Amino acid sequence: MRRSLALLLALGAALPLAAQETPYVPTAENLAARARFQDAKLGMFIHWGPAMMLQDGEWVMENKRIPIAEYEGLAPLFNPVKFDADAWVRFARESGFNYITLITKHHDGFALWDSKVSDWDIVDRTPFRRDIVRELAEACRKAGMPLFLYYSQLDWRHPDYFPRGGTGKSAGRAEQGSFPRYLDYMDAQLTELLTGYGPIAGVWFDGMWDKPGADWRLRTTYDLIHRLQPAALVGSNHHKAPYPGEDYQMFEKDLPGANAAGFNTTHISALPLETAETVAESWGFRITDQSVKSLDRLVRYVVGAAGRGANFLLNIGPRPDGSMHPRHEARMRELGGWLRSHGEAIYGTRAGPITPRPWGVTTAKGNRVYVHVLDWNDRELSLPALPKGVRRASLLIGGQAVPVRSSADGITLSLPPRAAGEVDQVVVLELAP
Ligand code: FHN
Repeated sequence: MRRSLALLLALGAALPLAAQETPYVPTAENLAARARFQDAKLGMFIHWGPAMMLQDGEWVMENKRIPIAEYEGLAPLFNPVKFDADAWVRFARESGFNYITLITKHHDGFALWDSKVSDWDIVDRTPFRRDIVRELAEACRKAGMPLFLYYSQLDWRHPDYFPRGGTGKSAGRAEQGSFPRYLDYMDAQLTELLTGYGPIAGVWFDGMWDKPGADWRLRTTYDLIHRLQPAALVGSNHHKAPYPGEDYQMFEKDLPGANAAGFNTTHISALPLETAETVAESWGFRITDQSVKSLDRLVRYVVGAAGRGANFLLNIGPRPDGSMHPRHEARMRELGGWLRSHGEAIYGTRAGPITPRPWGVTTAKGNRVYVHVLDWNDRELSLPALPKGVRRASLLIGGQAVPVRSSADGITLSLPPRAAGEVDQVVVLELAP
């Protein structure tokens, strides 16, 4: 028995780390960071880079089949003189967001920091020559705003991103390359980001879906991140159930459990959750995208996410000069206004004791349950029994008492008439200690 254990250990030591399938045990710092992340609830996602010069979204290189040689011509024109990291952070804070997730490298491979393992970056290729990641990290540090870094594993420009996946086939690259070498490059870039820019709240991976069958050496990369910054959370938008080494699960354009977008998994893990959506239609700025989501829709998204225990990551795509489109900025600020009055029922909460229902959701914090009534026209709302008795029920806005009747099946609230235009009528239930 003892001999076979020794043999197993010796074998394990000989295997590369990624192949050992060691269980992932998050550190205490990591677990504390997960709780802070869940408390934060609202994040601002920022898609930006030289692709915005064409004002046609972040996929323009692929969608317009622009070869690398031509696409590289964008960088010398990228001079975002209105970029102001402090102003971005202030805007996020004033709009109710408690963390920022910045694109550091999207699928076009361009680095928004001064990468030493590539010159395809903001400092080496643009007249701007300023390290965007550094300036934003510094502004976030000053403001106490956690910063997550988006990193695209998919790369339309790197020669070693080979064999190709589903995209990036019209970039004009030679049909050869070494994927392990590409992964080394990726790990080197991540090392730069996690060692040169102060505390990073987490890494938001995207693009693995381009080559779902490839060996992405995930554990090697995830272990590297956890070693460099144990509190940094790792998440990946691979649209699958989380892999070992990930600290949170993310969804895109869908609430957890739904799959209207057509690519989300309906599996919901026990990890902290986040769902991302755009304030306009596109992630990166697109001049023909004149849409902006209504406040009603955004509020429902925030509330629906919180009621499922998930954070809401709302994207804005700044314009090529670094300024926000006024229509997008105004809507984000309106959401901030709603959060100033309703934030108590969102920030710091977890999913409430009643699972999502056709009328709405519940969130909970301490001995309070927040009943978010979104779609209910009757005065009487019956709820299943709660874990403890209700001591007091009142409206979050205005504090008016809400009569409660108990029965064998649960409780019934007599809702006061809704205020005109009120999207989310919140009843606060104080439970017995
Ligand atoms: O292809 C990207 C897309 O450009 C954007 O970054 C979104 C954000 O969730 N993720 C990918 C699509 O799944």
